[in-house]
Amino acid sequence: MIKSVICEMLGIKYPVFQGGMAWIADGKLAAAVSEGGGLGIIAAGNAPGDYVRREIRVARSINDKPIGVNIMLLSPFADEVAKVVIEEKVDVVTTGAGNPSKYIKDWLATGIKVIPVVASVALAKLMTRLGASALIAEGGESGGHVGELTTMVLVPQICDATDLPVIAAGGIADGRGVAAAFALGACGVQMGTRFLSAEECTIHPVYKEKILKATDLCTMVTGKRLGHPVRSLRTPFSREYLKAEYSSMPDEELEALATGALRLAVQEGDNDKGCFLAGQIAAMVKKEQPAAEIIREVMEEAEPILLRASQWVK
Ligand code: TUI
Repeated sequence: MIKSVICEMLGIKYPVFQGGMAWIADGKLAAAVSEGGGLGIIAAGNAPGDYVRREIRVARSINDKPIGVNIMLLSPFADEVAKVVIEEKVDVVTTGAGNPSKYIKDWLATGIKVIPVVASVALAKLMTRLGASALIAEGGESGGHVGELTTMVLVPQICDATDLPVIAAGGIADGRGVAAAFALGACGVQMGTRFLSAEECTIHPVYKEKILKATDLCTMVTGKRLGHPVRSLRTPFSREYLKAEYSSMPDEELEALATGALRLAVQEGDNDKGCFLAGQIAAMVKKEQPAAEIIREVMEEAEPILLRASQWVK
């Protein structure tokens, strides 16, 4: 069985995190992942503190294993959520889409493990200096907000830049991905897109169907013009949005076009106006299954690959 320092640090069975997907990763999904031996993470996304508090309590009512909260730093409610995670004594905080420096001291002082997502060596070094517990190195293959570098390029550079445990994310959905991440120096993985197919993931059936039918070239990145690139499924909406980015449409109008699009995808499966966030690995997500089974399957697949790899060393 694959065990690593991150399992010991967090008290989890498998070194597998579930990505904090906005509007998607609620208390129910996080609890199922934690119950299955991984780290379930509730996404704060753009939601207010009260929503996050409620979902933490939902997760705790189903499961007593460690859980995390992901704070999306572009959210207008980030400060509020930063306090809620302290009040509710969550085990782990992950952050995304920004620099969490101003919160770290308070979180660590309450005993929360702090694991920021980093997309560059500079941020990894800063987070290490400020006492982060571990880092998530997320490559641009991932869904949602993306950095510039790919997982293959980012993970080894982050591993070289820090002594902290590194969790690889972006483009990982099976045992081969886990084995590759470990080969690059990571001691754990975070998967988002793979958990979209979890039975406990309550996205609209249209969203799930789109993931299960996805093919290799089915995602694209929009939002570069406004400085917040986002990877999602290629749909009539995302194509239109990309066209608008290259037009003379004013920034405010462009921003308005995207407002609410993620909620429309997740809750209504709206093909015309919804933004279906997904990573490049969506094509390899084949069936709906319980979250616990996903974790077990992925880790059992990784083990023989890692053992076999050493046979090439003479
Ligand atoms: O955050 C994510 N994925 C997300 S957030 C999201 S919701 C959203 N809403 C509006 C605009 C954009 C997104 C959907 N998906 N992943 C973690 C992640 N963080 N990926 C990349 C980064 C990142 C990028 C640059 C983290 C830090 C960073 O630099 C910060 C700095 O100041 O140096």
